[in-house]
Amino acid sequence: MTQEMIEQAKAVLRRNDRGSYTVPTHGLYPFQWNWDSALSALGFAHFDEARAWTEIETLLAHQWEDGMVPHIIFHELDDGYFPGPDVWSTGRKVPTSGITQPPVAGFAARRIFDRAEDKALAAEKARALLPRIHAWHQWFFANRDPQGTGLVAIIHPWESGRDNSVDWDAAFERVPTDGVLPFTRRDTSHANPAHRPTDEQYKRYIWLVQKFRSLGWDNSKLHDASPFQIVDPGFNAILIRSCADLADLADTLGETTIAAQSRALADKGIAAMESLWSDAQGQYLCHDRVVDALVESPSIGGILAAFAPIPQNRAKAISARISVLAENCTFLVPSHDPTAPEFDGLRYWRGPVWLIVNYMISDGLEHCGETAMADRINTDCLRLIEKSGFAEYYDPITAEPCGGDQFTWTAAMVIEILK
Ligand code: 9WN
Repeated sequence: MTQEMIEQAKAVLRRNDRGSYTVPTHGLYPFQWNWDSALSALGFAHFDEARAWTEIETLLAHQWEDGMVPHIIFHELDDGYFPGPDVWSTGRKVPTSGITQPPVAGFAARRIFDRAEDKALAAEKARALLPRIHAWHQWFFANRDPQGTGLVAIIHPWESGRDNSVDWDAAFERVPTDGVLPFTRRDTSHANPAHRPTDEQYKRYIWLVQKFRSLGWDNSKLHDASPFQIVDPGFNAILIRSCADLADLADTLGETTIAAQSRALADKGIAAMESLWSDAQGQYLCHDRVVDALVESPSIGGILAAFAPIPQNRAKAISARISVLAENCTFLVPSHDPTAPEFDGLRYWRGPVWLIVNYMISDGLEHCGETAMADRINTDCLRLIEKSGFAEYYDPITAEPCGGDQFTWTAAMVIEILK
């Protein structure tokens, strides 16, 4: 059974492999996505280390001069996705979007390096990637933390990777829709519209894109100009973890300056994460920077925080919080509290389970000694695959497969869990 599942997962990766990058799935997402690639590389690394390194190299090859690594790279034209390169209009030779995504590449590079059988290849590849990933991390703190708080803000929901989370609802009220040019969505012709964001949300997504485009994609202006500035604990945990992992990798490779700078960023971030903790909710919460208030939304963002090296007592509390969530669902970890009124088990990031997020939570809990919960989460991932295949996401109560199918990073996580 295990071997059969691994072979099926490999077949998904091969199917979506476009040579030097993978698409998340056929049809719905025909380009390279940032955090999809970094996490998918982990799957490749188990059977083709060179291919795994190539995935991350291709991503970093499209880094902007200011250090940002874009969230989509439009390698080949395909009008099956909206918004395409013409809407972003970032002026790049190989077109890219103009925003970023969770910086999980630092974590992935270190993990692939640590496990590598081909040590020479790993050292060569990691040495070349190190300064690029570090530049991206520095870009975050320079451009998305102008006050030097130690935590960065996202300025578009797509940056979080949790596009329609309940976390953004209140802040999204401040994003207008006037002046949005007419558009036709493509996602709803590939996937069930009931599993996707609403038209109203899409208008706001596009308003922000048009706003940033009108500012020439100049990152020194975008943060302050955005009516949407959210400090997401999950996003920051990924950044902090990647900084900490990059520090260790840099140490191993004798790159002492990068090591010291990365460690300082990680340490400052971990200390600042305390400002997002809520005793009442038993988890971390988002901070809305525009109104300077915590967002009382019990989503998975505050649980994904366990991916960072947070204090032991916080990890324990998060583990307890997941136990409470488990009382109201069949498969861990729902992306929103099933008892909250906004919960929707089918709609994208408002309830469904995502294997990549499960993987990161489980990995973080394991590090903190919360091994029973870490194992339970991994077991639930495999139960979902057995029942419903390699879907994009799943209803946490019925296991109904949602969104796209034959999904690359879902398959990569299965290989990670089983190998
Ligand atoms: C927008 C590719 C991406 C993931 C995101 C997920 C979804 C895109 C979309 O698909 O977002 O970036 O069009 O819905 O929310 O996490 O990286 O798999």
